[in-house]
Amino acid sequence: MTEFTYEQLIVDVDRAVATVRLNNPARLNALSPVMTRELLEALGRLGEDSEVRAIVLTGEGRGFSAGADLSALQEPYLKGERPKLSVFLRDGYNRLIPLLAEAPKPVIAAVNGVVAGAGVSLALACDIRIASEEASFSMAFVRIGLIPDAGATWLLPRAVGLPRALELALLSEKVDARRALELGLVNRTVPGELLPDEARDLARRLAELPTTAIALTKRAMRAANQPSLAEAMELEADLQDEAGQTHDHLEGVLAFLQKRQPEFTGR
Ligand code: T3D
Repeated sequence: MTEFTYEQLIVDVDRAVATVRLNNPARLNALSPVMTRELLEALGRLGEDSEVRAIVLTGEGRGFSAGADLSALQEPYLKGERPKLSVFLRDGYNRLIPLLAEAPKPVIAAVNGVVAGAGVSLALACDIRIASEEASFSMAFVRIGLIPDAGATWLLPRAVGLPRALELALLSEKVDARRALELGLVNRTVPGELLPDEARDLARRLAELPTTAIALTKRAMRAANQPSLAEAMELEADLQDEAGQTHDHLEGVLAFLQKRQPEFTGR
């Protein structure tokens, strides 16, 4: 087994299967700038490595990923600065999500626990999702006055259909693993203690299949869906700039960080 060292990722490769573990459990593996940069580097490398024929993406601790690391916004927002969110999106998720969705090999999300916001997008960008029975999903974006991003506007309706995608996005209610399976948000659920083995066994099966045919199948199926993921993510970035300048967004982020209920005013 080969291991690669990162600050907020644990990556190993064992018999053609790479496992990428998001590793900031104290923040439920929220996607910090460091983690996003490391994912870009690791997934880029694994995508090109012909010895790697399947990838498992999972999280350390009780979370898969709680979405964007909101603590990164605390300092600028408290100082009254309102950076353009599209700059972060185009530099981060808009490169990361296509790297996963369009990887030339199968990618499995082993959803080990809590998932929120862009963490849901990360899971949806994988080809197959296996969830622990303890996992729970929440779109979360609206709770901080934002629109779904990281490809969620494209990926979610394709997974669950438009009416359910709208309900999940607008209400942002927590969905447990059983309901996630009913909705088609995940392909299967397993008891938490079995998740690592299930994901590894499935990845190994996929790694023994014709990798080029798998890559081409992914390309063909994604291409059959227009507009493309990339076009949808460009629109997300533009619209997120609008949402990111609202008072409700500021209130949502500060309320989360200050552990209080937000008071939205519609402004
Ligand atoms: O910035 C941009 O570029 C814009 C893009 C945005 C994309 C997005 O993803 S927007 C959505 C961002 N995510 C959220 O809004 C989710 C925030 N988290 C939560 O709502 C809850 O944590 C969960 C529902 C996910 C889980 O709740 P619970 O009760 O199981 O855990 P907790 O106690 O809230 O969280 C545990 C710790 O993780 C806690 O830290 P502490 O108090 O123990 O020191 C909490 O602050 C931290 N944490 C959870 N989520 C985030 C986070 N820290 C930073 N960012 C987070 N997203």
